[in-house]
Amino acid sequence: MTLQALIFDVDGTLADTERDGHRVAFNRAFAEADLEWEWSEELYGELLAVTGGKERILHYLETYLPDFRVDGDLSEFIAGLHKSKTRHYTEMLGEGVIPLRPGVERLINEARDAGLRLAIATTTTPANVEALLVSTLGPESMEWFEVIAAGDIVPAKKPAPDIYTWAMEQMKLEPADCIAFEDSRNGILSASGAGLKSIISVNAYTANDDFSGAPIVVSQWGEPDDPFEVLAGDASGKSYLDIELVQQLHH
Ligand code: XBP
Ligand code: MG
Repeated sequence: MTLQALIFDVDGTLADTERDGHRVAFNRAFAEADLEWEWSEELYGELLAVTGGKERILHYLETYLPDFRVDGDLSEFIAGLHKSKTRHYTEMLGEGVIPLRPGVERLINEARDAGLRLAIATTTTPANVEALLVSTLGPESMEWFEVIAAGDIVPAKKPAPDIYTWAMEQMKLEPADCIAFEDSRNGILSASGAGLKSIISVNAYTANDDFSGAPIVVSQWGEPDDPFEVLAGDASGKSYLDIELVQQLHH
């Protein structure tokens, strides 16, 4: 079977967005709403167990503030907070606060040159994906991804397989035609639930996650002058991820 498409996660995979991006934006939204909540780097690591910003706020309330009450509907309150969080987050990205991870731009360009199809499958809000792509790769990069599967487009977020399944349905591709790029346990569970192999690059929050089943786990995708560390699997002697290695790992 020939590899036809690459499907990318966004947060943690294309860019290290969680600690200095999403977390900060949540805290700004809380402050703006006069809430004295502050998600520290450590607490945020625990909260990442739940994907989706609205779902994460609800999980925080249920776990850490069980007595918290609002006048009116709780899910509307959370949706309002989350809207403000998205505004803060996209503003930060527009200021260029978060770069792509090493090797990401090169690999995407290699894939396009090789005629591979590209898609995104993420839990984050569509506006956040656009803000990241536009601020790092330029507005034209939105056209490079034929499907951007994001946010509430499927009700069950990662680790459920639905977002990957939805992306492949849109592209009329089978799991054997594609490979996923992920950074977290919830991500690999989602991809493997949809029948996909995942290439894993870890980050500080996910370095100790269980990635069993992944053909390779690396510290980053790497560049010719900035090699990756291979944490599991076989890189065939390579020091960074290129399309040839992706095709080998897909077999
Ligand atoms: C990403 C997420 C998202 C972001 C926040 O997970 O869990 O919730 O942290 O995004 P993955 P929103 O990389 O596995 O897709 O606040 O827009 O939901
Ligand atoms: Mg991720």
